[in-house]
Amino acid sequence: TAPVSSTGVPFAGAVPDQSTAESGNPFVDGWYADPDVAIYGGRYWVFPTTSARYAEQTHLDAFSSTDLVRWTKHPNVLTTADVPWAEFAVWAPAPIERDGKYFLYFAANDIQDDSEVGGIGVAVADRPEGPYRDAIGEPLVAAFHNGAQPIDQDVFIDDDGQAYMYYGGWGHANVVKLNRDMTSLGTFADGSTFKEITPSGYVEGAQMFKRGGRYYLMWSEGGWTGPDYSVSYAIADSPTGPFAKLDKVLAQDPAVARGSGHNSVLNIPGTDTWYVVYHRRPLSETDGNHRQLAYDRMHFNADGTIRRIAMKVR
Ligand code: FUB
Repeated sequence: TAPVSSTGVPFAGAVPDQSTAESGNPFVDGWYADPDVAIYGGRYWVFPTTSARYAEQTHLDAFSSTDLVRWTKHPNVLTTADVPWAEFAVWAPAPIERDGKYFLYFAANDIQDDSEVGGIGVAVADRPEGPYRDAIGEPLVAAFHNGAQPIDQDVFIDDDGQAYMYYGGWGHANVVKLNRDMTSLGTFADGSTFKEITPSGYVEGAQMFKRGGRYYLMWSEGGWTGPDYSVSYAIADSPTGPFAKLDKVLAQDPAVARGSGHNSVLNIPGTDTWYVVYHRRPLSETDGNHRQLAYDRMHFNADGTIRRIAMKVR
């Protein structure tokens, strides 16, 4: 059978190297955070936030690799100049491919400042490395719904072809349906657009993947610069939950790093090998934005629950 991504979408193109060789952590140089992963055309791709003060978060870089060891940097795949409504700060990108187009969802501006139009945007490109351009000329989600700050989105396509976007900061998570064009919101059977799915402890950084026919929601807890930043998860039988917290699976380790969170999940095609890709702060750093990209193996128990993840010391 054709290899299938963790989103359920068959890969178009070659399957990347499936060896279990791994690079060190951090796996790329520089301050980056909020990584999200995709597999496009035989390459693993990571799209992160350029981790700096908002005023300096004016561009997004991407990284690609065929083997998870050697990484190529693709600078400036999206900048604030490519998004007419983004006056400053693009961050927390989420990539996904559909119908031969490459979509990059992102947060922009700061909704806390009423003078700015903030929210979640969507950009599109013909190639994984871009250039990405704003697809709709305005935010896809521009306001608080159910208390969820419109940031930290993850996009997931289920086996039946229905796309969902999970998102939310400030302690609330929503799920919305995306139409086939991937640039407009659908509605649920009850006519609603925004469904709150907030699990206990949720702060931000929603992430969805599917394994064994079940839906795994992961999220970040605690303050992103604080001692309690961590990742927890829930499993549900439906993409809309209910999501009840099962365990904290990634937390800072006083021997390795602080602030471990805002993860994504990578499944090596055609295997049951899984990685959590996330950011963390070196023990030597006190600046909250000094975050680096890391990945570590994620193992499952026989009942599908996730084992606590050991951050590798490098
Ligand atoms: O990088 C900016 C913010 O930090 C993200 O939106 C949060 O998830 C946290 O990682």
